[in-house]
Amino acid sequence: MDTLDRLSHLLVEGDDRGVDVLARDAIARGVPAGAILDALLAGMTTVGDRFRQHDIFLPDVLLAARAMRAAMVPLRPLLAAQGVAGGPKVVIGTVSGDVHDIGKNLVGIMLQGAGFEVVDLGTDVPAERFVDTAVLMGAPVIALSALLTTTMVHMRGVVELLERRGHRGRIFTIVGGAPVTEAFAREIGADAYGFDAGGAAAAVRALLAAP
Ligand code: B1M
Repeated sequence: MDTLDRLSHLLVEGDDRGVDVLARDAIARGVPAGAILDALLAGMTTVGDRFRQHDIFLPDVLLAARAMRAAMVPLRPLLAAQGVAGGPKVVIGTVSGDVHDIGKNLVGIMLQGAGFEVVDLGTDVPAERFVDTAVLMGAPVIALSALLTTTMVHMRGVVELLERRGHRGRIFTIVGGAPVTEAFAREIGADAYGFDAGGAAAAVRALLAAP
């Protein structure tokens, strides 16, 4: 098994110390951060599949998530390395009722890498907090993540609140997360959709570049 396969395997096993040591070792040996991230994401996909098939249970998923977070500590600065501080601000968070944050954190890293200043509100964020923060900090973009079909509906609330307060057209929204589709983004009136973290960064760049 090569290093990247072992990394995937340790993540699936929820071995946070093992993942931490191996990720740091791979970085020291010059393995590209993107390749390390891909291996971790492959592991996370396996975890999701096995959870769906009742092959593993919630505590196993929590351990894998903890291992993912451990690996992100040394990886984050490398992934964001091309970032230039002081770009336009993006307020990001996971919507109300939803505690999934691994994908949202990746989107944040990619946005930083693309030169945006990221204001991360964390998880389970109510619509008012997104809008109040964007207004207060002069952020032209709010980025919303949701991983549950039961919480993605709260994205609509943010778009509607921007509309009610007269900020639509000045503060843009981008939405994404596993259950979110481009059609859903259009349906709720979001300004952009990101399939994955890289796509989200490209979409935000395009949003702000549009005349
Ligand atoms: Co949860 N969970 N979970 N979970 N969990 C899912 C999402 C699920 C699909 C698992 C399954 O059944 N197979 C399922 C949702 C079903 C549904 O709604 N259709 C599910 C469920 C049911 C639940 C609970 C309800 C379980 C329970 O309690 N019975 C519960 C809900 C808690 C809550 O939020 N209120 C729950 C809890 C948890 C944990 C806490 C244990 C943990 C989260 C830990 C954490 O995030 N800190 C967890 C995890 C880890 C998962 C899975 C296994 C992995 C999610 C993940 O991190 N993927 C997940 C199954 C799966 O997705 N395979 C599952 C890796 C991550 C990099 O991908 O987040 O999709 P993802 O992000 C991608 C893209 O989606 C996109 O870019 C990212 C990377 O490229 N993206 C964006 C994300 N946000 C974006 C925003 C954008 C653009 C792109 O623009 C702004």
